[in-house]
Amino acid sequence: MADDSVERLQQQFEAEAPSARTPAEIKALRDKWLGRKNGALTELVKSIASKQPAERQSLGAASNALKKLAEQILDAQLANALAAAPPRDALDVTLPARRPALGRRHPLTQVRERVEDIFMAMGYQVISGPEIEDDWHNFEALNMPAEHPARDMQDTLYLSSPVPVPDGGRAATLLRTHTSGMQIRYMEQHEPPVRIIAPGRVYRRDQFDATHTPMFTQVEGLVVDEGISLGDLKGTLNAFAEEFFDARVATRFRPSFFPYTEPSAELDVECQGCSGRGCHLCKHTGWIEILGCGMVHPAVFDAVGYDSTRFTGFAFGMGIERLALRLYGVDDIRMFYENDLRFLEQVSL
Ligand code: 2U9
Repeated sequence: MADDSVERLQQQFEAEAPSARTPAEIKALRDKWLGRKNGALTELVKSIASKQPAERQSLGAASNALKKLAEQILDAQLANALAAAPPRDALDVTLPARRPALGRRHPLTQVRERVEDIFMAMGYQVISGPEIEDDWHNFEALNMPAEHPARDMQDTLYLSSPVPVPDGGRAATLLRTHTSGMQIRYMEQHEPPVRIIAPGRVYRRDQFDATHTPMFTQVEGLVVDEGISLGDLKGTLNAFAEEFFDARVATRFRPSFFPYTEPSAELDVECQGCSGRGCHLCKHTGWIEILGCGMVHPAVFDAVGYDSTRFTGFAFGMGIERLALRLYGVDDIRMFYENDLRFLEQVSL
C-alpha cells in the first residue's frame, strides 16, 4: 500500500517533469515537489515518522530514493535549459558590430598631403622650416628690397622685438608671409640640382572673413638645374593637375607677375564641376585657378650665390585653403577652422 503511493507519486512526477522547460518552470516544479514547506516529496518523507515501524523501513527507502531521483531529474533539466537558452544579457554574437568613432585627417591636411604625394612621386624632397623668419629669407633674397610694397606693415605681421644679429645690429623678425624662405635657406646650403616642395603655414595681416584668414597653408615648389626651361614648368604642372584631379584636365597658363619669377603665370584648370560650361564653383568662367608659377628670377640666384648664367629653374606656389574651397564647393573659408564635425565629416577627397 505504502509502495503504491510512492509509485503513484513517481508516475505523476515523471509525467509532469518533461513539460518544465525554462529555468522558471523548472524552479516552480522543484518548489512543488521538493519545496521545504509543502513539497509533495518533502511531505512524503515527513509522513514516514508517523508510520508503523514495519512500514517505515520500506516506505522510507522508497521515498528517499524517489526524492533523490526527482532532484537528479530537475538538476539535469535545469542544466539543459541553461545550455539551450542563455540568459538575456549574454553575448549575442549575431548582433552587427558597433562602429567605432574613427578620427580622420582634416580636409586641409588631406589636400596638402595629396599635393605632397604627387610631387614626392616625381622625385621631389619635402622640406620644412621656421614660421618666424627674418627679413632676408622672407623678402630681400626674393627680389623684394627695402621699399618693396609687399613688405608693407599693412600686409606683414612683424614681431615686436627684433632679434640681435651677429654683426651687432637688430634684425626685424616676422611671421613668414610665404614658405619661400625655406627654399632660400635650402639653396644657401645645397648646390643644384634642386627639386623641393615646401609646405607650411603662412601669415598675413588680413581680416578674418568668408574669403580671408590671417593664417593659411601653402605648398611651394622649386626646381633648379642647368637647362631647366619654361617647357619643364608647363610639363610638370600639367602632369600635377592630371594627377591631382585624376583626369585628363584642360589647363591654361595666364601671364601674371611675382617679384621672384620672370616670366610669371597663373595656372587655371577646366572647372571639374561643369566641365568648363560654367557654374557657381568657377563663377561661370569655366576655369578654376589652382596655382601661381614662373621661372626663378636671376636676382634670386644671385642672392643665394648660384651662378645665374649657368642655372635656371622654375617655382610655383599654391594656397591649400583656396584649392580646398574650390574642390569642395565651400563658400566660407572659416568652415575649415571651426572644427564643426558635421562639416569635417562631409568633405573627403
Ligand atoms: C623661390 C623662388 C620663387 C614661388 C611662387 C607663386 C608663384 C604664387 C601664390 C599662390 C597662392 C601665393 O598662397 S598664395 O597666395 N604663390 O603664385 N609662388 S611662384 O616662387 C618662388 C619660391 C621660392 C626661392
